[in-house]
Amino acid sequence: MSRRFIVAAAQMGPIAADESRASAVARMIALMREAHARGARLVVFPELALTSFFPRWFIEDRAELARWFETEMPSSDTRPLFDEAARLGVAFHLGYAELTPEGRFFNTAILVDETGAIVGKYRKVHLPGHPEHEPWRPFQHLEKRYFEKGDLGFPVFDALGGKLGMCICNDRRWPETWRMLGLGGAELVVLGYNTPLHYPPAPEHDHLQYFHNELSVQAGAYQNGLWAVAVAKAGREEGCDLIGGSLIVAPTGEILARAATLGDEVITATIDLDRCAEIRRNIFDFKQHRRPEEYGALVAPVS
Ligand code: CDV
Repeated sequence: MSRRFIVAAAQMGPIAADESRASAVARMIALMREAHARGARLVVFPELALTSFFPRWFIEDRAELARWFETEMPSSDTRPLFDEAARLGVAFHLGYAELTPEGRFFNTAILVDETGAIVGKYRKVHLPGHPEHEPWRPFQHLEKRYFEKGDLGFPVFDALGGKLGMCICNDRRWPETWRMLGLGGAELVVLGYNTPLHYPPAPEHDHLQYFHNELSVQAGAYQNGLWAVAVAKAGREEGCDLIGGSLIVAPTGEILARAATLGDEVITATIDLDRCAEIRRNIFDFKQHRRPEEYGALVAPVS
């Protein structure tokens, strides 16, 4: 199987609180068809791509909260996306809120291969925000209340002739995420995000939101010699502005494609997994140059 292929970032515009999953899936199918028409073998969708970004609301009632979660994947609502992927022979990555049969809540992403089979799962480790209702904020960010920390580590999967890893939104800001995936051998990391333009605890950084997004993804790709596809849910969603700027980054850290709108938009780039060696056999040859004996503080408990 060729290790040179086209990937697509399928950015999504806002999803209203009352927009059905069937409607979101129909939008995704349209994006997938466009990506396929452009030759893509992999389509990457955003974090929590089936609904509005509900952690912005304080929800006390468990049943009301559970409404935002998926109890099966695929479900009757999401099955058409899997069927279309199999029909087109396209793999995809999808973020969604997962409620397990044991009653556990996770912010989850899956990798689905070109036959429509789920071949990988990741649960978000770095959950941002706060656990209690903070009425002073213009909108909440209650991921710490609604989700458990992911319990799957940072797995890497065999797919598309290479090694694929996943992370989710806030994970991309943490070098540890990328290094774990890099050490696991990932050659391509895919991720989705919902990043508000306004960060209530530090509004003085609002103008840097796009810069910090690119900085994090470019650094993660370069410092581990891997490809990265980062995909936004963007635009004004229920009164909250989310950044766009979905991007595809080479192992050199260069941006090869960047979304230009805040709506549903496909961007593509040709990637060659063999190009990871340009970085991994040179400046970031882990075997030759890493010094883990000096990195003890990285794994010491948080104090
Ligand atoms: N969904 C997220 O994880 N959003 C965070 C915001 C809250 C900072 C992010 O890192 O983009």
